Amino acid sequence: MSRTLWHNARLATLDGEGWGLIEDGALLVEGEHIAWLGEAAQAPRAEHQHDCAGALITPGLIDAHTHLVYAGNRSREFELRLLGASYEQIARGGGGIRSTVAATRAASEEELLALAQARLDALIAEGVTTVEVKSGYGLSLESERTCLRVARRLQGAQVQATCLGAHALAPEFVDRPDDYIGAVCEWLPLLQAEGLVDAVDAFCENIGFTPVQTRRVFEAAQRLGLPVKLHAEQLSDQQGTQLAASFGALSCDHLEHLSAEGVQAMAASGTVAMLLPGAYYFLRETQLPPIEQLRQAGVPMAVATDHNPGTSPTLSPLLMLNMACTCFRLTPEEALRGMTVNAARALGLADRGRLVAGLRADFCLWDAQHPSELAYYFGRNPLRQRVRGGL
Ligand code: DI6
Ligand code: FE
Repeated sequence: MSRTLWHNARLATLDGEGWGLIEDGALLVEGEHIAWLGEAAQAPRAEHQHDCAGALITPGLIDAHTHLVYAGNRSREFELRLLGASYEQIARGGGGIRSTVAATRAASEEELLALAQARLDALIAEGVTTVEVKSGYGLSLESERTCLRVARRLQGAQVQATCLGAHALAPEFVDRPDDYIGAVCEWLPLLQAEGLVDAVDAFCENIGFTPVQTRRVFEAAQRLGLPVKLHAEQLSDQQGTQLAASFGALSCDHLEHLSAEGVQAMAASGTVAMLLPGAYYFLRETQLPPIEQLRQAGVPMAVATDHNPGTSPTLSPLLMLNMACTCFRLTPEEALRGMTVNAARALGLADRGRLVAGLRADFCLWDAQHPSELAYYFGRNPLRQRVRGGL
């Protein structure tokens, strides 16, 4: 197996407490994995050398919550919101998610793939090596299958596919949400049998699904051995977090209206708090997630783009690091952990997220002196090179 020594670099390993900085560092890659890392003076011999010219090396970024597969956009809805309509009002009026569902159903698989690939390419250009991609704009078996297949066909990053059939009520099921949930529960084994599903998500909200309906989706996932996660307490406190925690959820996401009980439930179940500053910002939300309580309770916090056409049309993970700090007051270290170590945990992937011997060689070379600069700048992309699986 070929061995390459990446030297003349500063490493931010994010292993253990703090940044895990190694000043004059080097990293040995063997095949797809990190074989060794440490001070350059101690580096083992390798047949290939790569001079990093003083770059900062961090783990590759992991965007653990995105809705990349859809057609159309909602710029008109953005305008309506600025003129005074609320996100909920637009959703109840048949706009919102439902309008993206109509555009997505009208698009071909190849069109959806081209759109999603272009979005993923933008994430990759800022250092993303692993991404989670949700369905949820199809809302029929055929269309959800197409969206998940598109997720599987994306190139350039490892993709974890999540079935979010319970995102909104499909137009065929108006006034019959329980029947729709029954349908979603029947789709799951079919989609899983086709190898299209890594996890199951739902939107538990007064404009989404109730905790009772969400539970049915989780029970269906559990029967299939699929991990669950939840869009929880984004617009109101539905206590979806406690429900998700009782199913050992990988993550609960958004959490602006999370209660103290919800925080404790997450701490007990080891569920990751997925913070989505893009949606907070774009909805001009003022209710902050209870960051200090999460921190005190030791709940791991992750940060993601939540890229979607309605509430977070951003394609900049670096901007999300900055907003996690400015909007949510995470420290730059917490923000970067949120898109590396804790994002890996939120996806149940133990083989990445830090620079440690034995883990995957997914890392980024940045034009930066110190890792805090990744959260400090906004609108600047200091990525020099991205390495995925050693290449
Ligand atoms: N919460 C969100 O912020 C996105 N989905 C969800 O459940 C928004 C999706 C959209 O408006 O298209
Ligand atoms: Fe989302």
